Amino acid sequence: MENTAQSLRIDGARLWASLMEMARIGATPAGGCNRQALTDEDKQGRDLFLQWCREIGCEVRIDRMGNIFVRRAGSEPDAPPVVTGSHLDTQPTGGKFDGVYGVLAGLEVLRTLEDQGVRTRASLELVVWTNEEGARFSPAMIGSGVWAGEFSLEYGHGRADKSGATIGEELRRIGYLGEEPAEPKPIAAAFEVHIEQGPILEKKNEVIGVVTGVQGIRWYDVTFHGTPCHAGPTPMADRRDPVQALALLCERLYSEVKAYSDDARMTCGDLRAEPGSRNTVPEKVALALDLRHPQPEGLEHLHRTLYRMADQVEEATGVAIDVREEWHSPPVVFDSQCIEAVDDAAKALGCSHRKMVSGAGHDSVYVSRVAPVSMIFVPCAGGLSHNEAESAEPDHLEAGCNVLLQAMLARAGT
Ligand code: HGY
Ligand code: MN
Ligand code: MN
Ligand code: MN
Repeated sequence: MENTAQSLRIDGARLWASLMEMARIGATPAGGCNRQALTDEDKQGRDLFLQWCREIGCEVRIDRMGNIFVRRAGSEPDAPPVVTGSHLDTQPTGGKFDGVYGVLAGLEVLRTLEDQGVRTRASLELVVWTNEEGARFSPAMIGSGVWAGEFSLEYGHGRADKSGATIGEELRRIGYLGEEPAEPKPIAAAFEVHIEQGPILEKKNEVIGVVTGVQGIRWYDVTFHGTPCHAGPTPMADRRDPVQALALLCERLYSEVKAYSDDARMTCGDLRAEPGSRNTVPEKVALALDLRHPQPEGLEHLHRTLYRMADQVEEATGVAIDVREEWHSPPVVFDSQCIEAVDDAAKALGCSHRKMVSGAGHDSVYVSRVAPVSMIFVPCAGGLSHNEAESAEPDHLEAGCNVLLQAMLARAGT
């Protein structure tokens, strides 16, 4: 027999309406969202979110990295809280759901408890983490990374975008440089709900992903140094062309990544040639490289292969190649009890579900450094994300939010 708490359900229409209202901030003509970290659009999104939180009487704290903590006090205020959260910042051509869904699903949980007059024993906290995407400021997940102690506050504030603007300056400019130290307090358990951003749940026709961990990520800045010369008179044999070296390295590395394992991932999302003139062989080409693998040894193999192949291509082309590692987020395994809480909630709600590892990075990676964590996935159309066409079904979003509600209640108690 279900008890009161287990019979609670969120308001799916209200969740959808909040998602669509937030999606209007930074809306792009193609139907996506461009709300990059600490831009005016991010500020507008944060302001709207805080207005909603204050409407239900929650307490708000902002830390030195601009991470927002929204607290709904429990009947045992000194007990470590149960936490949920995600991010409001998007990719430049992002969608309506990546990150935002986790934040607004957490809000919907708080709204539902407020409506029903349910007081949890442990307090609940909903967090918005700064710069999860790593699109404007590298590396990704830096708000949760500083908070968890992976990076210093000074490093976090000093990270600059391509225009030279730093996180510290931008936090101050948009009014989100909080007073609270960016460091963890005891947490009983944490859950994050997110769209899968891959094709598995949709292909398997299942609604809930019970996330057991996150694959490893390594970011590199690879610079190819050529000799600038005239596109016309200079014979091909006399050139040291960085684009030719980049093409050779990418061809070899893509082949190795595909041959090594189906789980291996390689992405070249940002390429820049200098001086950037069509009729001058570039002096320099900069490549921002993203390598991933679910196993530590697999990630290490890709890491070593990159350096070995860069040496070989340098030898073959005479183009000097510098490889600098920008970020290393090792594979993470989540907490078994939190995983079980998600699995039990999905079962109790009658949702088809499967255990899976996340291909995308999430703030839960750093939260898991200081607290027991698991995540909840729901399908997205075609597995597409980091794309303006990103979309998800209202009933899947509702199911994921109900699983979040039940997993949090199971750990917070009522
Ligand atoms: O890169 C990632 O996986 C995430 O979107 N930050
Ligand atoms: Mn995300
Ligand atoms: Mn993302
Ligand atoms: Mn199960």
